[in-house]
Amino acid sequence: MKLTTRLKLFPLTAFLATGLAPLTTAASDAPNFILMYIDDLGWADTSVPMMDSEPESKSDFYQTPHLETLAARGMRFSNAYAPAPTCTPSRKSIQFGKTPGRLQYTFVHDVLALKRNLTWVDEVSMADVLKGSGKGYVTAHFGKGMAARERMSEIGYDVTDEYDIGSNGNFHGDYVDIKSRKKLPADDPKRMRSLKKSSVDFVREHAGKKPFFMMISHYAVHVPHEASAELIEKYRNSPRGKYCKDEDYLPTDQISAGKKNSHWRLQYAAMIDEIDQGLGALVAELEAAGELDNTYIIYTSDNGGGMRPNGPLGWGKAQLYEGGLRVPMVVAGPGVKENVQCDVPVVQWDYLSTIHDLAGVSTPLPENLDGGSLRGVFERGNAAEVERPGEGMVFHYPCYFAPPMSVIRVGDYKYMKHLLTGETQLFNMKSDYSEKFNLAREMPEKAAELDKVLSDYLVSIDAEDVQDVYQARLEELDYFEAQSRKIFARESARLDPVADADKIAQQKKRLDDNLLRFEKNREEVAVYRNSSHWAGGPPSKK
Ligand SMILES: [Ca+2]
Repeated sequence: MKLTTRLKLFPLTAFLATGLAPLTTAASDAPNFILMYIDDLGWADTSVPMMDSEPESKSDFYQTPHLETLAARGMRFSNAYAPAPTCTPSRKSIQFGKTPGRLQYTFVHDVLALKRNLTWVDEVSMADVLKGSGKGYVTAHFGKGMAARERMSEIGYDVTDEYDIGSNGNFHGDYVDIKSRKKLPADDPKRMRSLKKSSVDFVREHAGKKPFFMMISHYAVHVPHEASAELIEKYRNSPRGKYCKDEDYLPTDQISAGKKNSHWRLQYAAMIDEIDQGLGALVAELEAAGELDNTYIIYTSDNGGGMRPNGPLGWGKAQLYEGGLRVPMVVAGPGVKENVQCDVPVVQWDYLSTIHDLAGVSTPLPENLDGGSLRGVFERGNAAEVERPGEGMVFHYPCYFAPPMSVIRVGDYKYMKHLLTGETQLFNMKSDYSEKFNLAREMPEKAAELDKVLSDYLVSIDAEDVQDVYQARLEELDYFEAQSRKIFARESARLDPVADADKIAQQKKRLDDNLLRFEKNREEVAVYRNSSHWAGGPPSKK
């Protein structure tokens, strides 16, 4: 058995005792866990203020009443972080309790990891931790998976909705069937109705009978945006928000395809609303089963908001400024303080240790984790600290299609280092979370101190080198080119040069188009490799 083998590998020395106060609310010795993981939802994209002192930390337009109720029963986090500014590395990190840097998968389409043929199937996931507890947990995952190889059913999830080859990716949120490119029905935009049904059904089947862990990974609010016509009308008739424009209120058939795809605010609001309704349905089902008070519910996002602005935060998805990393987070459950804002910096690679702790799992934690348990924070808010094996939180991002950098947050400070130029930036997150005042020159000692912690960590995990990433990308493009030429040679050899001249010409056109694309991809690498900008596209592309 895979699981048994893996559990044998847990070293006793890696167990971190927490020594914290007992729960203030009675919980069974096997609480349930529900993790709602939204795709690309920004820090300020709900109607729950993540920071009371910052009016822009909630939306004045999107409505999430069920999340408001959850927040009233629990805790909001003003300083919650995703592991990475994009999907795949965050999705691996949250499962395994390690940074994307340590897992050696740091950005979407990590060419170096692919070149090295890495696999993560032997890592211990959140589901594995609970299944190995001997408490009879049943585990489920619905929706978008981790991408890059592993399916959720291979990393400890008993029940999944994976239905074709490979793990569920973005396309599953748009199509019934990926091969035929048949769109999902209009009443199931971004599979939100399906996800609501699967998750509610799962709770109905298991709540009160078996302890469970269920992760609902939404495809919304990732592009292309889709939402129910009815809910869009609800927002057409809602009080106008400050970021809404006149053109948002044009009749639906006059909204451009580009706007519908990524920045029609009424539609975006409707998606957030439908996710929230799914949360409400789950809470109702838990209540009916008498299990609400025995269930931890965590609501958060896999990276910063794709649709800007992100409240007062700079930039957004795919960038290492706060707009790309800071996410909304609300948690409620046994012992979690009620109606409280917590400002302690937390990050999703803390979740595995947290679940291990909250479920009272006696099997030791896996080795080499980066996270610490959030139990103390859940119970005591700002009076608590998170004890992690190392200092601070490191975000390593040696990406070939974005400014490559490494970032560390320790206490109130965030230090950023450009991996090509070595230039640095330092911000005080308490007074300047909008990252307007670079303190690197003003506070050289603080910058040097954080640089050492960051550098030592990157050495200790043998972090990916950005030059190796560029090289892997170029090798990949060479491989793609050779494959394209091989396919053309093989296909055209089967045809008659005279009778099939048209077909051969078509194939040649396809080959030429591909070669042109690969050339542009190589140019992209060259441009980024020689740029010194910090966010957005390189200056020469503007
Ligand atoms: Ca995402």
